[in-house]
Formats: sequence, C-alpha cells, structure tokens
Amino acid sequence: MSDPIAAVVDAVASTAPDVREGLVGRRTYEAGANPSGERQLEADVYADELLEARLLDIDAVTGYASEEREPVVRADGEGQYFVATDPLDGSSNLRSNNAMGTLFGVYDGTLPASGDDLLASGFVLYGPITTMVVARDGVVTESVIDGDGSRRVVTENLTLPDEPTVYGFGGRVPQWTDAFADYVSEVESELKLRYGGAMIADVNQVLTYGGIFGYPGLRERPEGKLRLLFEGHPIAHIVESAGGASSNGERSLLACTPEELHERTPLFVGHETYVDRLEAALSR
Ligand code: AHM
Ligand code: MG
Repeated sequence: MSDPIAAVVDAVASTAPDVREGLVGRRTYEAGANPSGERQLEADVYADELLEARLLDIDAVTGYASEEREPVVRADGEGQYFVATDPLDGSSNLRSNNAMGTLFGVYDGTLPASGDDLLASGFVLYGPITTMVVARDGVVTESVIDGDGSRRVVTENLTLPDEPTVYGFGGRVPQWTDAFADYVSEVESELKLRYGGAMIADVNQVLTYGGIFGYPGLRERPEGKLRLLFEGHPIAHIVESAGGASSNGERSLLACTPEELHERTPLFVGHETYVDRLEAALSR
C-alpha cells in the first residue's frame, strides 16, 4: 500500500538538488511581494513553483499552501492531504551566501488548521551539506540528501541533547519588551549566542547543541515576524517530537490555530526548561 506521507517527504527531497542549483543566479529581488508584504527573491518564487508542482502531482495531496502565495491551491482529484510550506525560509541569507532551508507540514484536511492536526513535518537545510529532518509519529529522523534527491539516514532517532548550550533571538533589542529583555539577560549569562538569520539553520543548532531559539513579539509588532502555519507549526512539531518544547509565549504552538493563513506569531522552541522560564517571565 502506498504511503502518502512518504510520498510528500520524497517529493520535497526531490526538489533539493534543483533548488540548490537554482540558487546561483537567483539572488536578486523580484518586483513582487509575498502575502506578508515582504519582498520576494526570484529564488523564493522558483522554490515555491517547484514544490507546488511536485506536491500536487501526488494523488493523495489535494491542497498546497505557501508563505509565497495568497490562497490555498487545490488539485483535482480525491486526495485529502494538504501541505503547507515555507519554500525558502531565510532567503535573505542568499545574498551573503549563508544557510537557508525549506519547511513543510502535512495535514489531513483543510487549512488553516491547528498544529495538533499535523501528521508529519520537516525541513531541508541548505548548509555546507544538504540535510533533511522529518518528524513523524513522534520520531525525528535526519538524512543527507544526495545530488539525485535520494536520502541516506544519518540520525535514526534525533533528540535534543541533555545539556542546553546555545541561544538565538530575533528582532532588534530596542524593540524587545522589558519582560523579554530581562529573560534574555538571564539566558545570555548561561548559553552561547548563535544567530544566523535563518530559522531552520538556527533551530538546527538547537537540535544539535541544545538550547533555545525565538523570535519574540516586538513593541511595535506584538505578533512578531514569523508565520504560525508556515514556520511555527512545523518547527514546533519537529522540536516537540525531539523531546523539546514550543511556545507562542503562553502555550504550545501546536495548540494554536491561525484564523488567517498568513497569521504571524511570537515563536520559541527548544529545551523545556528554557521555554517554561520564558513563559513565566512573559507572564510577570
Ligand atoms: P523569510 O521566511 O521571509 O525568510 O523570513 C523568516 C526569517 C527566519 O528564517 C528568521 O528567523 C528571521 O526571518 C530573521 O529575521 P531578522 O532578519 O529580522 O533577524
Ligand atoms: Mg520563513
């Protein structure tokens, strides 16, 4: 019997060599903007169109939603699965040739949905090596993607290490609330700063070395920067499946349902102790 989730994972992996190769020569901005009002790179549009075509080609997939387009795209057919993607998260790192990646979440039923409805999630990380991390049935697997799009598992059951080591928080410091700034001053005396400007890469540091990543609500933008459906849900699902925790500042991101497809959220993921302390600090 065919496995639709495995088909989605294979389809995303199959785009990786093409995306990697297509990044060269697509470092300039398009004239357009995404539904969040951010300028798009040619590379964002390129990755989005590749993912749309390969994912909607799967019989079981009936809907494709992406950070780079307004509505959910529907395929003809009888499929029941919806895939939400951030095709190139951290693409502003392309100009400076730093890491970025592709995020995806698979839902059984229409979008937007609660994070609790996720069947599987994952990301491709374009670092010096192309890797893929997938969370499914409470198990997180890390693979290397080869040049033909095939995968080799390198970590069978990825879990956060016992000791937290690194932290990274987005947003300009004067825009942080006093409560959040107080929390960060505690964290920075305990952990080492790692912030590269691409959530997938920064969270992969947390998965590897332990710690916490966050993009908080800001004074002039309490909803923060990152999108709940395209960034929050999949990254929370991965980190929670790896034994960590997630939060929007009050509760797990997986317990949150966006009212709008492109809704933003404050986002924190990492070791449970640091996420618990964050929630306590923000409630004071
Ligand atoms: P993007 O999806 O348009 O690339 O934006 C999301 C990215 C995240 O990967 C990253 O954590 C954040 O934006 C960085 O923002 P900033 O440049 O404000 O630090
Ligand atoms: Mg993004």
